Amino acid sequence: MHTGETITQFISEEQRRVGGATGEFTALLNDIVTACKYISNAVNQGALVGVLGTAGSENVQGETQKKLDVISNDVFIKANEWAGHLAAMASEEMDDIYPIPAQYPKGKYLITFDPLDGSSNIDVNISVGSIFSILRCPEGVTNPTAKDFLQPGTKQVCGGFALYGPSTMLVLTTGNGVSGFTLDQNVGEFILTHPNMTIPEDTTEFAINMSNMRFWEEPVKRYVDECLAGSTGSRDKDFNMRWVASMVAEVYRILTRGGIFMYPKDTKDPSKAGKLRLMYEANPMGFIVEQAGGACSTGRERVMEIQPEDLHQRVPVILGSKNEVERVVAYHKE
Ligand code: P6P
Repeated sequence: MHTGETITQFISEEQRRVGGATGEFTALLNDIVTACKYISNAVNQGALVGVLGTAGSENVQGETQKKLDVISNDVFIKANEWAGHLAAMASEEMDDIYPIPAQYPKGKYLITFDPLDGSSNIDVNISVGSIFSILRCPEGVTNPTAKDFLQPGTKQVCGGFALYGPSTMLVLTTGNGVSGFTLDQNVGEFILTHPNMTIPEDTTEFAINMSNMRFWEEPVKRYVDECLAGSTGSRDKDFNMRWVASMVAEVYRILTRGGIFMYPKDTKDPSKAGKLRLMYEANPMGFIVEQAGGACSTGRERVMEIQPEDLHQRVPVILGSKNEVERVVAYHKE
């Protein structure tokens, strides 16, 4: 059972822990939580309210937008633009940053978000989620541009995601461990159900899109071949495989039972350094995974130390159980 502690109470107690906090961060986080509740409702309603299917448009990634991609993006904007905690926002679904409209006050934070990650799964009723990252707006900057967002992941003040699955979960870190909350649909509040989430350092479960195998670099091929060889090979143990094609679902599974998730650099599209985006997928997830005792690397460097060069920059991602990620990194060094 749980203590019934709500996320609002939890965030307020976190704020008290950080001496001198003004409450602005707490209020911002509560507004993001509200956005996730609205999106959870829209996702759960699905076909009943006509939100499935494509929106007939493409996003900056050149990906076909689902209706819920657009709806979720609008929800994040409407829930966060008015309150005076943000100087600007950036989203997977928008080419450039979203400045706070003139009629609203501005604040000292920036957020980046993927409003609906894994949306290719939405029409087939597989879990999707929202990913968000909170940064400080650089001192003295009142009209931020995209370059003010280009801060390494180590500068994040918060990383979080909502998972719209059998339960709607919210997972976040502010640098003091990882906490998981379950949405009580009857009360309309997220309840602390998974305090201090930690990732086992070892695992026998790997997640990767095997259809890309012929495009992988040697170190990744070697690692996966060894997993497939199982107890007949050098690893002396059998492995299991998962691929949900929804990063939020993979990361949540890894937080609860360990595992390694890989979307590595591949030669499928040499112009892309990877598939996942640094600012609103790899960095927030990397912050969470590291705070839970795991690791998050490109194979060649710690994701959170990358100096971003573009708002929608893609990076290879290898994250999860520390000892397995370190093995893959070691193979890249050989
Ligand atoms: P593929 C979803 O589109 C996403 O960005 C991640 O959530 C997921 O892990 C990955 O892409 C799935 O990619 O190539 O397997 O469809």
